[in-house]
Amino acid sequence: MRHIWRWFGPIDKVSVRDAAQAGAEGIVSALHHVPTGTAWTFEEIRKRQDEVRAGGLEWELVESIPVSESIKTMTGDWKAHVEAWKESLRQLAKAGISTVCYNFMPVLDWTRTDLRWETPSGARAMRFDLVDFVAFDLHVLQRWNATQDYPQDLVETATKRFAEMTGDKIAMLSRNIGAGLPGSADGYSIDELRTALARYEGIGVEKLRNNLIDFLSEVVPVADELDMRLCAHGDDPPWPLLGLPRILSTEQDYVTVLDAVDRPANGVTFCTGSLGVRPDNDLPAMVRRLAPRIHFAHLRNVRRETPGFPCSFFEDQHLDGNTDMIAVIAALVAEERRRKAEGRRDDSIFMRPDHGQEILEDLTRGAQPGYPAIGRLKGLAELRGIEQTLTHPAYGLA
Ligand code: DNO
Repeated sequence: MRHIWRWFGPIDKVSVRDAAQAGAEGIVSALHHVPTGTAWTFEEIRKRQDEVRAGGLEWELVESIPVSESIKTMTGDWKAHVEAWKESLRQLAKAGISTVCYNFMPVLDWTRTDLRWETPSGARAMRFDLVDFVAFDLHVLQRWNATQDYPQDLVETATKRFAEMTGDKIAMLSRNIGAGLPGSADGYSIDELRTALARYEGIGVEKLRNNLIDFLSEVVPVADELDMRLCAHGDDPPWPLLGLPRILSTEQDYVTVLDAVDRPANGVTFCTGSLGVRPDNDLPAMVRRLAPRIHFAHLRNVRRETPGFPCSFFEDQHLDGNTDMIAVIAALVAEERRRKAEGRRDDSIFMRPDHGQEILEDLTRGAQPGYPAIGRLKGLAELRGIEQTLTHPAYGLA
């Protein structure tokens, strides 16, 4: 695999040089300062390339060009935004970057309730507490008819929890959920969040899926022409949130969208940490079946704390948690071999150690939540060890 590392640009407290020392071979980044819906210019892309090069690596993959709410709802300026998206692809191609990750989650990108939850060792992990989340939905956001989305006992538990919450806790929850996590395109105050949700009235799963397919019918041919690859990140967590539809939570979801625009440029960001929260997603089997279209892998592990889904979970160490990481990597390595035999140029699949717990000096560095230096270094080291073992000529997979 090609081991790359997410870098948020000059504001990132973990430098490109740190990434190189951690063993990363390249960088995945985005122009987070460019407003959603606006085309990326060649100059801005070059500037970021130079910033990455100054640290000794290359910018190899984009995560993400944000997809605007107008595109997702097909309202307002959506046509202009699609044109801007295509233009960004053209400028990236000119700069030699050919793989682009994106997501189609309405309103909220990834969502957690705790950004620095203390584990027994004193490490800090990201966590999603279902009861806190429901308490936020019912009592902070006060979403119309929200109680209908949850079983009665959960409503009661969440109501009790809310009654015991301090003002600080409520403010923190609102920030974590509404204001967005690193890499999210937009953040919202509570009022803005209500307005953003209102845009989705009348948009259910089918409509949103059709909007994604229409979007892909526009951008995939452009990517094809430019010899680029697009890869859709799954829903995190993989179920509907705040009454919003989610359409990339399961294998079938992906298959529907991949088949609808059946081109290699229409691909997958296989995020084990997102998809792995659902007990009904068999990740190694999903990798095997979606393999030819996987252009990027996010490798991280989660541990479910409650049965079924939706559920509470936290981000465990890369080799712990509910996902069989060795089986996932074995499936990715098998796909690389298949590609090599087929003569595909992309026979090395991009992967990044996704997230990491904050450990040791991470605890005082104050990097982006989920993106510490040492926690990710540890993850990468473990993942590389597995890959090297599995590909060893004498001891690896036959
Ligand atoms: C979280 C990330 C996501 C991801 C986007 C892709 O850590 O995996 O924010 O970058 O969903 O568009």
